[in-house]
Amino acid sequence: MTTISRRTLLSASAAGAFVAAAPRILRAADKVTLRLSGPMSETDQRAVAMINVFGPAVAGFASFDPHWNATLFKQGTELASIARGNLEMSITSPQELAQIIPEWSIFTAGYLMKDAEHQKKVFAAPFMDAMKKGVEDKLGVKLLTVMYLGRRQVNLRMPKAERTINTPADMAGIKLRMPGTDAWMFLGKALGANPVPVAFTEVYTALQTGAIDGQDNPLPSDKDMKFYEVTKQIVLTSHLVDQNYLAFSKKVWDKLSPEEQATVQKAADDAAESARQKQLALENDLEAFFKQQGLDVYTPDVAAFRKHVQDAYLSSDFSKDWPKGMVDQINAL
Ligand code: KDO
Repeated sequence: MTTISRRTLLSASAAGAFVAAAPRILRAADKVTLRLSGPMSETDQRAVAMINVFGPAVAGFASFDPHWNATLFKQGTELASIARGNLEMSITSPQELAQIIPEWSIFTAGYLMKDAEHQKKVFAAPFMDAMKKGVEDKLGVKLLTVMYLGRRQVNLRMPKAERTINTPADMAGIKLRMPGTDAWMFLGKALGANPVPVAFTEVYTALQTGAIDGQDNPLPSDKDMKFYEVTKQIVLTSHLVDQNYLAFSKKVWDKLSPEEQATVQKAADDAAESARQKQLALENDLEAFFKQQGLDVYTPDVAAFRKHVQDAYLSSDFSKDWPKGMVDQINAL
């Protein structure tokens, strides 16, 4: 045991005290600064709603400061940044939450959630209270509202004539890009493919160079990121009705007045609803658009995909983390 001089001990404890001090809440001209970091572009409907609905609604006491295309923090590092006090907001996902709190992987299971309305009912259900509290207690993040990302579809570089996808067996050997978390990689495997982790902002280039054979995202994302320029077919598996959550620093939330908190909550719900309606409209219109762009857009044997994916999840280690009976509660809504 080396003896530690009094001086060293004092400086170490001073340093410790400095690190432990909660980082100052950023306030520019007595307004709290709300930095949001996301991997989506500024023309993605969720971004548009945050800029046009959320920002103006909280402008009386907060300055909304969004950073798109993962320019402030890399995709998947936002929650940790909020926990550390380096970021105030993000648009997170069950997959990212599941990396830290395993029970959230229930919402990464393919073919569980039914549609946008189901997402709203589930998020508001009493059985979600304990899960939301877990995120607040463990991460210092408050999940304000659920955002509709859309039904995820398989999108491939090769034309249908070269590789027609009807069942998961037809996906064998396909290098399918998935976001780089365990739950996403598992979903790629459950679809029958070889999952390859690539960040959202790198997917276009990976498709263009042939580093991957395809990716899976909802139609609005395929349009917004111009993936249709470097792919030839969209297989309407609808394997995950995907959802995000508007994440908000609990430390900042606790410093707001009750009126400010109510304004933030309403602004979040209004922005989410605005984006949801735009995404749903886009999903209806984009099949025709992609066909006009020369892509094959067709429906596979969805029942075969559903069975293969659900069997994979139910026999997986993931399902051991799911709160008892929650699948039935979700299905009952
Ligand atoms: C993606 O990286 O494919 C994904 O769709 C995963 C989602 O969970 C979400 O992170 C989304 O990217 C971003 O919000 C960008 O749309």
